[in-house]
Amino acid sequence: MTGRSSFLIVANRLPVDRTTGPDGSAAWRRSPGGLVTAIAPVMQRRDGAWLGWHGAADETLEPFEHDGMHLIPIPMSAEEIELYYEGFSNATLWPLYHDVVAPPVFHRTMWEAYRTVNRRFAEAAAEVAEEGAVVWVQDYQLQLVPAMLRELRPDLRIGFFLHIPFPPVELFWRLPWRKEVVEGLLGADLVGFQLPGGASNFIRLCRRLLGLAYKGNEIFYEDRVVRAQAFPISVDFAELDTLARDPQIVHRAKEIRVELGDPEYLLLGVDRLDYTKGIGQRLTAFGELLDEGSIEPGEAVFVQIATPSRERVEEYRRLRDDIELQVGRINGEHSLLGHQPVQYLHQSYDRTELVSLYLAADLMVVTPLRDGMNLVAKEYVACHHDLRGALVLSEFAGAAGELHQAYLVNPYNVDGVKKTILAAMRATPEEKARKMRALRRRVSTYDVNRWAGEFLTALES
Ligand code: ADQ
Repeated sequence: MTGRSSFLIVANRLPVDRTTGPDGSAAWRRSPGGLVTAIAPVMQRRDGAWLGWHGAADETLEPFEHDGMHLIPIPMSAEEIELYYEGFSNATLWPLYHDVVAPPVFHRTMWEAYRTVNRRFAEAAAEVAEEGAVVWVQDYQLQLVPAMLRELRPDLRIGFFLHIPFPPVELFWRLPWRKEVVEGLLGADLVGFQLPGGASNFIRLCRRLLGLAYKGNEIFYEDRVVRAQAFPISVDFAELDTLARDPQIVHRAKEIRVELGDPEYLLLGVDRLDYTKGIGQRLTAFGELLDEGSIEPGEAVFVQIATPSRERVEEYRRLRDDIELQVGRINGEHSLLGHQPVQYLHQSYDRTELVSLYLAADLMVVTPLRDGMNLVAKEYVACHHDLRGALVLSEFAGAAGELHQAYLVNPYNVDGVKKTILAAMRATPEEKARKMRALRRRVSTYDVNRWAGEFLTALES
């Protein structure tokens, strides 16, 4: 790209993945995943630029255009990927911010790399931002960027949005570099969180750690006011609703059920393979329902799609083994000839196949131990124009703050999950329709456009 931009997105990853054609030529394809799904439409409308890593180590690429977006690749070395991305981002911050459901590691070399890479992003953004531009920094990998960028370019309007939970003070306190991280975030004019609880955790932390004064959601820092506020992210309701009504997709949904042996109940889980998602907990519940005979052999199929994720991080490798063992056990004990109760697919799916699966499923089982929002729950709702289907949702997903009519569960309580799955299975069509109608009202009103619109309006006001 030549010239400067008045609107910038700064995120760990560019919203594209590289594909290689049969002749060896490289091409780019829009990547799946929460953040990209949410922001790409906004980017296209505002003709901005997106800065992010392009996914390959030790490679410097020129800016390019894709899908109506200006993309600016930020290079990263193999060592930085290990220390900044797999290390500090995903082995320190990710578990720390998710209620320590796995033990976080604290290594000084990882922290150094985190700082170095954050500085590189900040310098690149300072370089391409027009005078007075709006810069929107995304997520936990880049928490130091707001302050670094402000130092270089005090003229900019800087927003930050955290896609994952912001932990209570008592947990955050463990971080050896807690002060630097909080000061990094305070470089923004607006710090956005998924839930009001995240914003109040942050405000309390600013007071305890830095002794800052605040009033409502305004924090008084140096000579500025920093706002901390909740903006629950959502999905593109209209796009999913249209897709789910497409005759080809409706047909494919029916076909999926036939391919699965026409079970009475199709239960579905769709997640990145991550230990925060509670995949093991829901499989335990399903397995016990089969053990006890509450679900008859052949009556139900549980399809678990688990997108490969962070496979070089130790904790994720172990999780994959655990889940595969668990699936093997359940199937070993409860399969009939021609029928397997759990279908486990360790794969990424394209959007249309995913929508067909959502539409085909009687029950969507979303049981994270902690989750910033969880878009899968909202995607399922957006796909059920037929008002069929039931959403079983963890109280620990941000989405539970809005989707009150879901069948809510505490994923740590196996008996409770079992009871709720059965209740959702056996509910009358009228009850399910009533709940689904209410859920759809919420998701269609608070969609992703509203999320981005409200954040940007607050940032620019
Ligand atoms: P994630 O932890 O990735 O996102 P989630 O919100 O569920 O979790 O988003 C996952 C996205 O990936 C969904 O759009 C889903 O459709 C897609 N996806 C999942 N499995 C897939 C598969 N096998 N094939 C294709 N696509 C698949 C983080 C936070 C969340 C927060 C989002 C957005 O952890 O809490 O909701 O960011 O802010």
